[in-house]
Amino acid sequence: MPDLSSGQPVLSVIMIGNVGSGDFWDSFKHSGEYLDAVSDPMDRWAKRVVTPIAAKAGGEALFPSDGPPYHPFQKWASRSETLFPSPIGLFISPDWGTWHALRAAILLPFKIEISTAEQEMSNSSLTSPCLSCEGQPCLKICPVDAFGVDRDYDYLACAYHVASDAGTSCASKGCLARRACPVGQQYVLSSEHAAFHMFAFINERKLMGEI
Ligand code: B12
Ligand code: SF4
Ligand code: SF4
Repeated sequence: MPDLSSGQPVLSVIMIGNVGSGDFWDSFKHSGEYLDAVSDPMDRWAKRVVTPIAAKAGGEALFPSDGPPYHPFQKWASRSETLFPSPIGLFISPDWGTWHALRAAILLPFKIEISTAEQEMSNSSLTSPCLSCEGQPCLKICPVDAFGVDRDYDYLACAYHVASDAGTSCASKGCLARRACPVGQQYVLSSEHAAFHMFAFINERKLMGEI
């Protein structure tokens, strides 16, 4: 965890994110950032909304898109919620599956006493749903075999597929592998929300000249 820009050490971190689409997507859709058609609308929206909240609390905000190098948001989040790494790189909750996204972290120079995921886990001895998942469908459904247990996620094979005519299902409803997971099915992103992220993913690959 980096120090605050004043040099003060960080003693508490509040992780901010959303689970599924719901109210989060509705609020975002009505924001100026979504409607102004300029790039990175969700990142700009999160910065505008969270930065003043962090300052008012006497801290500073960091964002998952800051980088590279990127801050390890997934690891930070797994210390505040019961989350485990999954075979497809995303972190998974026993309650809502992989359907969370992280929007910001508020770093504070003072200590807040809250129960941590580690305490909750030792209380309830929760284990990763992936350990008891029959057949691990997330690893079998990707049309271009982008995931494997012993190799990195092949994001370029994924991007080529999603950008092609054959990739319409992934592009319009979201990653098939993520959707194949039986955990947290009630939190699957709405098609509109999923398509927004997939468009951003493909558009960035095109802008970077990767595909
Ligand atoms: C770089 C990045 C990517 C790169 C990954 C490049 C790679 N080599 O694998 C790309 C652009 C491909 C990517 C894509 C996606 N990503 Co991404 N990505 C990040 C980002 C900005 C940084 C990751 C990082 O370097 N961390 C720092 C290092 C130290 O930590 P690490 O644990 O070693 O990080 C590795 C993994 O995070 C992995 N990774 C990142 N994203 C993904 C997605 C998948 C499917 C896999 C297998 C691996 C993977 O790549 C990192 C480097 O090896 C994080 C935000 C953050 N700051 O963490 C989001 C993040 C990890 N991504 C996220 C998501 C949701 C996605 C997408 C599913 C978004 C979408 N389109 O819906 C897509 C996947 C495309 C698909 N098939 O659906 C979420 C994960 C939430 C969760 N439940 O765990 C994060 C936390 C962003 C957020 N705002 O919440 N991503
Ligand atoms: S399908 Fe099974 S192995 Fe894959 S992420 Fe979901 S619970 Fe884990
Ligand atoms: S979006 Fe489609 S092509 Fe990409 S990893 Fe998921 S299932 Fe595979």
